[in-house]
Amino acid sequence: MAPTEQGTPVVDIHTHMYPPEYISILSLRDTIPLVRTFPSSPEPRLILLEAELPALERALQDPSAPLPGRPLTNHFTSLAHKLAFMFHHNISISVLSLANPWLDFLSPTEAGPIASQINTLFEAMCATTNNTTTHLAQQPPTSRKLFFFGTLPLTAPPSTILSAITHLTTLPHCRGIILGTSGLGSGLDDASLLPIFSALASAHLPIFLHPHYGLPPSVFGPHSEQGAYGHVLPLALGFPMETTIAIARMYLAGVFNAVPELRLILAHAGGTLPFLAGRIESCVLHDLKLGGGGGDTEMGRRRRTVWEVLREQVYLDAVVYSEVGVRAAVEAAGGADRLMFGTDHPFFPPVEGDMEGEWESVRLNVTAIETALGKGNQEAQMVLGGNAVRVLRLVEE
Ligand code: 5CU
Ligand code: ZN
Repeated sequence: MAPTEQGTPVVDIHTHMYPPEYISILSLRDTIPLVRTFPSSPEPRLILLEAELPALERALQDPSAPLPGRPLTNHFTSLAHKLAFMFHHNISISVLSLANPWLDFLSPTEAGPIASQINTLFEAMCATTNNTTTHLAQQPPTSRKLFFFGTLPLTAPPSTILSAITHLTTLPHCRGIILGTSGLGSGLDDASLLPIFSALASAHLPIFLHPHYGLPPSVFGPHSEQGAYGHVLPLALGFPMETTIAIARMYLAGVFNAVPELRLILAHAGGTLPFLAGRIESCVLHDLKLGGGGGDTEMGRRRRTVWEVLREQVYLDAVVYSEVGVRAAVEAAGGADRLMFGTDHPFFPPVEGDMEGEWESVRLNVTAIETALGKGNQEAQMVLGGNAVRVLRLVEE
């Protein structure tokens, strides 16, 4: 890809890492998320999702069974590999985030100190990189910039979570937080989260909302549970539906009215939100209890439409892998100025071939943006990088 032709940097806002310190925690665990070694695999395996449990059990009993989860390549843990990946894909700036399931599984007493440790590690990776010229084997020296989305200790008491937000405001390269959909344990429509959302809004830290839990594996049927369909259904359908449900619940609970300065960036172009926003809006309108059409409940009187919320408080990433998906996301978001390129690195690596070359998953997303908006056009450039620089203030302060 050559989107920097016109001078706009390419920015990857959806790109994960697991620092080695986090992997050490997973390696000591015997329930998911965990890291396991298997005699038949050169690399340890990273087992994250509930849908991967049947395969884990089969592999523990039968050494010839297919391996569960995904290989823990050094792309997950190594800053050098992240920078090399950026170089190979012409990405000038990355906004790193810890990958799922973040700190959701830690005890209330562990979560605060580990959040502080992880956020400090991310800050150090950004600071070191931004002060250095990167030298890659057989490549000209280059300059790559990093920022990050922090992680909150959601299982800790509220005061610890609020302290973690304060800590993030002292880290110069933090530009928001990555958040799963479980919140404090009962979802993002939980009123107990409002002080946390308010603190994030006051600190100008947007939420990058990202799925992990998907849908109950049983909805995908026995063939899927027996491994016949690989990871396809949980990742292709479970993840996007989870995000869609989370944002719809926030909307129905009035979170966007309660915290009007709150800003969200939705992973995977909002899941299915661009397609379902109209249906959600229609169902609200037709639901007496919610006072659709300005009825006599608080929600009905003050309700902004789903479309208004989408266009005022929500941004979408462009990790959608198709031209039609990009078009829908731009339409739903109200313009190309609310969509931001991402890769989901190091997930979705090349199935066969060169991990250090071009990744097909990245090419699909770049091509989708360029085909939908016109290669080299201003709108494509905004999505590939300009919007992220503006929205996330991606300049050194
Ligand atoms: O492949 C996967 O499981 C994942 C995942 O867990 N998280 C993510 O962001 N993308 C893909
Ligand atoms: Zn991701």
